[in-house]
Amino acid sequence: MAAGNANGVSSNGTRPVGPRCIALVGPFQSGKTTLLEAILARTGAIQRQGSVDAGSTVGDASKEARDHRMGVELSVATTSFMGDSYTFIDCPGSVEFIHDMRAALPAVDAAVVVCEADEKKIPQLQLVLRELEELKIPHFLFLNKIDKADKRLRETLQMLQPASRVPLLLRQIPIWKNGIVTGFVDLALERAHVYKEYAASEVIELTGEDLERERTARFTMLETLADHDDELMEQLLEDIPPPRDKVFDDLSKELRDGQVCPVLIGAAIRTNGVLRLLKALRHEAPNVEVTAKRLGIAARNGDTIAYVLKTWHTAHGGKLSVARVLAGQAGDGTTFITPEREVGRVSGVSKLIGQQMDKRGPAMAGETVGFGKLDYARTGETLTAGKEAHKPVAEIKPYPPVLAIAVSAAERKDDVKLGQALNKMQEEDPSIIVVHNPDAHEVVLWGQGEMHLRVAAEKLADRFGIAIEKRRPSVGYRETIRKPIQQRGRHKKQSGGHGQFGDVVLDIKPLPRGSGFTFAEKITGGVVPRNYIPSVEEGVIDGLKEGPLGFPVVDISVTLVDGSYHTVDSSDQAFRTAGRIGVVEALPQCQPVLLEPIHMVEIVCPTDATARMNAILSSRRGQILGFDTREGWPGWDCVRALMPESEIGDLIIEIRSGTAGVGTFSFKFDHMAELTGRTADQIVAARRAAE
Ligand SMILES: Nc1nc2c(ncn2[C@@H]2O[C@H](COP(=O)(O)OP(=O)(O)OP(=O)(O)O)[C@@H](O)[C@H]2O)c(=O)[nH]1
Ligand SMILES: [Mg+2]
Repeated sequence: MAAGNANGVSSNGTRPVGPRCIALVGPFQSGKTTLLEAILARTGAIQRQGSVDAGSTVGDASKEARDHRMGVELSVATTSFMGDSYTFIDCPGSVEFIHDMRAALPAVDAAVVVCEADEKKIPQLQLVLRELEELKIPHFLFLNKIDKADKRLRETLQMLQPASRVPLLLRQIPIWKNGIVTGFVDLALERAHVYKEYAASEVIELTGEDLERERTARFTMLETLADHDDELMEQLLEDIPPPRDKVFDDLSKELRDGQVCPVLIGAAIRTNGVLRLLKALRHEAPNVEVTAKRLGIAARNGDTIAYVLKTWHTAHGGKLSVARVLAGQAGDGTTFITPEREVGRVSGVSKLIGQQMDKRGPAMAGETVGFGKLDYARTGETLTAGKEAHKPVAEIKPYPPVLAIAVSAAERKDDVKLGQALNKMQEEDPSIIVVHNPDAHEVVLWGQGEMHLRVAAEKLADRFGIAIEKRRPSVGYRETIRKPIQQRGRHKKQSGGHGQFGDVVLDIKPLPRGSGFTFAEKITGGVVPRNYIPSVEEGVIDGLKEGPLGFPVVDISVTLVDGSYHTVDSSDQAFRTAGRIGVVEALPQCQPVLLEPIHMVEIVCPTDATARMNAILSSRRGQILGFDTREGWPGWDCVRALMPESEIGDLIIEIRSGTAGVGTFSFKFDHMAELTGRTADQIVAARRAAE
């Protein structure tokens, strides 16, 4: 660790020092994992730069990520560059796996948003930038795949700008030769570089037209910086060239304060532009002291504070909590607490390079490491080693789930193992939600989309060795009655010695929607002895578990009004059976009707997709209630509708395909509604067929 003074800046006072933690984020497939690979190769952490296509990268190394050639969870890799340690968090780009990124972000010093000059990915870029803006994380934009660039950078920037709330500040411009970008000019350093494949670029002299372009672009950059610096503004107005140090100071300050988003260019796959990016991080990314301040950390002297940004259950080493130490230090034997509980004693500290774990000594403030055996620590928690637990520095809740599958172990013997595996999987990925549905005897996995659930099922098989069966989760249909009736229920058996006798008369009536079930009795003269009445109620409940249509019966009142008993043969069991018989015989005569759950659905989408969303809702029996602009999201709408649960099942798939992947929805149970006609008949027939 380089020595710094009390403010955590280098001895000449110009740049922050100490270990950094940097997130690589950005839209799907923009090249984050490739960039991490290039960084690791460039800094000597790995011998050879692997590639995503060859399945040889440090990031995205799990079986599932390799199989699908995409990030399905974050990867962590620590390297060192010019004497400082850097931990990079390579986040998946798919919106279905966004929770890993969201949970990791609070503890990073800065983020590099890897993006491409692709119009289709702008909505996703906006989502990512929004998260960073909300959390006030300083961020650079790395415009990747510059080797494929076919339009002028100024146009690309104009296209990308609406995704960002703050000005995109062009720090570099490309040098073109025969329609290909062959190098770049750094506008702050005023130096031109020609790319060399997999090697440091070469500095060249700028002349002619290139020099002109550099001057104009640099002036634009300085003008943007001057918006927040009056002195610089005066220098520009008076044509005084600002000192280079001042420009760099402004760049870091405005980055840190979230006033600009500097843009660098490159091609990760060829290691182009990577060294400049690293240098920008070294000089401008804040360090842990600034980050701790942003998070409102008030560590008492000697206390250690750490934030858990990921949890894994490793095959051999048990539970691993990847954490950033934000204050103090922690090593083997450090006991951590949260405001709720003691989470365990650290057993083993590791430096992580993807899936490789190297044992190391205690971790200092700023370092990001794996802590072993913190059995009760969870992702997103703030840990304290000290007398009193620090308050959580962030609380990141997963987005509401949007798609579900029911799972069961293919073999009965795996039932217990499945339960344990699901617990571990939820710890690794809190955006998987496991719901037990006792009505349908189902275990339902809720997640963020098709791929998310598919990967979850693959993990159960690959990592936990459990073969599972998947089904569509059942819809919460119910049934009720429309007509009252009075019905006798009689149970009489004379087999050999002791007989069985129970006899009841039940008054059965429909109740208003949402009332559930009520039971009452109006027995006079002891025609049904008091002690048997609770058994009658139990029998009635048995009879309502599955009505004539095949579903639980609700919104019904049953009153015991009459009956008879036998001094020897009557029993609790006999009256329970009589109660059930009464209900079962009554219901088919009461005009049973199917009830389906209706939910309040709220779709959020970019405004240009609103009309499409309305069409989707209508085609799925949705009753549209209206739409509004989405609060705090210019350019977005929020559409509300009432919609049957059965139509919500795969709604997300249509919403995503109509919104370039960024639209989403949430839903909440609203009411049960009668369903008749063909649809109802089909549901009842399907239910019968399933039995
Ligand atoms: N032409 C070109 N292709 C690149 C460059 N960087 C990455 N790619 C390709 O883009 C594709 C996606 O690269 P990844 O590194 O997996 O992208 P990612 O952002 O990590 O993807 P997710 O984690 O799934 O979001 C791969 O086929 C890469 O080879 C680049 O600089 N130029
Ligand atoms: Mg990736």
